[in-house]
Amino acid sequence: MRLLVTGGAGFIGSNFVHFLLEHTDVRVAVLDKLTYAASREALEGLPCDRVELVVGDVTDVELVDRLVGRLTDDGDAVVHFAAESHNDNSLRDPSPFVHTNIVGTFTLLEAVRRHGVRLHHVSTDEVYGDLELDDPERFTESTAYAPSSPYSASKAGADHLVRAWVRSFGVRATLSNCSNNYGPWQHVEKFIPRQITNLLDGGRVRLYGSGANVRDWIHVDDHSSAVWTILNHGRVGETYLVGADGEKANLEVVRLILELMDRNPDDFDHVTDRPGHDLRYAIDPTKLRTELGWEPRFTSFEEGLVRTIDWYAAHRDWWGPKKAAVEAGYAAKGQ
Ligand code: NAD
Ligand code: TDX
Repeated sequence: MRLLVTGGAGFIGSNFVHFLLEHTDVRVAVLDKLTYAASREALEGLPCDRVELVVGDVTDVELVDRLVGRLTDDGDAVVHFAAESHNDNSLRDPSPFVHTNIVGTFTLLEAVRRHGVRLHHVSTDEVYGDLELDDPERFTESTAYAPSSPYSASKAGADHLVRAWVRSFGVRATLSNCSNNYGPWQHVEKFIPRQITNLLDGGRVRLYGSGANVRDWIHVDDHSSAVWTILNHGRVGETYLVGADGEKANLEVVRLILELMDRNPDDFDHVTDRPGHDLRYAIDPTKLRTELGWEPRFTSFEEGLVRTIDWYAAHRDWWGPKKAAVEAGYAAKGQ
């Protein structure tokens, strides 16, 4: 089996490539533009008879057609991670979000349609908007779309295109909408790595607003196993929600990080809130668990977080050079 993995040099995509090398015998071509969010380092040292890196843009019609055209319509597939992924950046400049997330997905859809190749489209729970803190319901596959930010709206647009291409053109695609991931190789702009690396750098933890906002955390390896399960056993045209019952208020997460790094859990700063900040995300993963038998392996958030802290402590060479520019951008917004 051969896979074309778009965005395979990013946080989740690169962890997925490592997952494939460890647990399967598939051969992988990564298509990645190597934006600021990518890590060539995350793919270094992998066997070249199994992994090929193609540096290019998912909106490049000819390149995408050529790469998809190398795959067969019998067993091979495209797994589509490539995206602009950070909400705060989408508030500053939505343009690359619309281009990569919507036009990129359109470009891939046209290529898989021409060549009859199977596609798995990776999306986010943010397409459903947010929930009240005390809402007893969680997101399910039938929750109405109500995205809040330019990022989530662009992902919602991409999801709609995939569903339309399935229905109108018979494209063989599945979709997954996952909750917040954490783990190795996540860019220091994101919440958990930002706080860990602030502390490793002698800086302070920065919490947006009151910190009451809830995110539903899943370890990136569990997201990888879910995508692999859906790719192999999912029903074409179906959407699967991916989550690991990991709801935590941001305030709880920063206190836990401080504690695990031997600091005073009250020693953090409240900073300017994100405009339009979604209050709560929560995934009901029943369909994925009961229909496809998927189970997360990281059932303890604390254990996953300890491993993540250790990983960042050991990989300062990778994140160190990115840190100053990211923090300067946040400081300019009072964050
Ligand atoms: P990331 O920002 O770490 O990585 C994105 C990758 O896509 C980078 O390697 C980047 O170079 C590449 N890319 C960007 N624009 C490109 C283009 N035009 N052409 C080719 N490559 C391009 O993102 P991530 O956190 O790994 O997210 C991966 C996917 O998973 C995204 O589709 C995101 O919406 C989705 N997702 C993320 C989370 C999360 O918690 N991070 C949760 C659910 C879903
Ligand atoms: O310094 C910070 N302080 C803070 O309190 C940062 C960077 C974030 N936050 C808050 C905002 C959110 O409530 O932490 C929460 C998580 O923030 P992000 O890491 O920016 O993630 P989020 O906006 O929830 O989106 C993430 O999950 C869904 C990914 O970035 C998306 O790509 C994915 O679709």
